[in-house]
Amino acid sequence: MSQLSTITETLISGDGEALQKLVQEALDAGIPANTILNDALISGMDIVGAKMECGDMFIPEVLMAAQAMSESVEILKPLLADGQSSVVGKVIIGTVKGDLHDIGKNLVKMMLESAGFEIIDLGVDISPEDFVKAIIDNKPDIVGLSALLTTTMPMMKKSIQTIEESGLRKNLKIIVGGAPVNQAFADEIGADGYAPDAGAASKLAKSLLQQ
Ligand code: B1M
Repeated sequence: MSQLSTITETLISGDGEALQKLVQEALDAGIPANTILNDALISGMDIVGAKMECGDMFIPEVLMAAQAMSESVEILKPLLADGQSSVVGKVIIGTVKGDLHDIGKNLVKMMLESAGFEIIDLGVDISPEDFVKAIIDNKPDIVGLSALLTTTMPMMKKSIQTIEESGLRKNLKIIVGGAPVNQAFADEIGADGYAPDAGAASKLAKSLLQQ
């Protein structure tokens, strides 16, 4: 079995300690951090999702895999950074109300941080009103909304509407992402941009600020 597939298997088993060891060994063997993230960890979470869907894995096991993934991402974090240090803009990010998924959001946060953005991470299950309050308090350039459930996608629309109704939409860019989200949905709800992954989110944020 290749090092990457051993990492994937270990992620699925939820053994965080073994996973961290394997990730470190893969780095030591010269496998790029990006490859480990995309081809072993994120692809592993896709398998976890498929197993969850067909009843082969249950919530506690999925949580263990999620925890193991987050710990290993911490090892990769400094290596995924692009080394930029000056602040290029301020971003508020959060997972919308009703949705507790945060691994993807945390990766987006990490990529934005490494691209030089100052990030205010509101966490998960964030109501439209809490986004509004955070915008008033922090005056960001960009607001990022994440959703992983088809049932919470409408909350993205509601969040954008509430921000608009509060008179805060001007001079603010709103970006959206998460597995069930796509460009057509982003256009439909009036977002300024959609990114399919964390790297694309960082590029999108930079390009929106240049407009
Ligand atoms: Co949940 N879950 N989950 N889950 N979970 C999914 C999303 C699901 C697809 C699994 C499945 O059935 N196949 C399914 C949703 C089905 C649907 O809506 N159609 C599902 C379900 C049903 C549920 C529950 C309802 C299960 C239940 O209780 N019966 C429940 C809901 C809880 C809630 O939120 N209210 C639930 C709970 C959980 C756990 C808590 C156990 C756990 C989350 C732990 C955590 O996040 N701390 C969990 C997990 C881990 C998953 C899967 C397996 C993995 C998600 C993940 O972390 N992926 C997931 C299946 C899957 O996605 N394959 C699943 C890895 C991550 C790096 O990818 O989050 O897509 P992702 O992020 C990417 C991009 O989407 C993008 O960039 C990221 C990095 O490249 N991106 C953005 C994300 N946000 C962005 C924002 C941006 C831009 C890009 O701009 C702002």
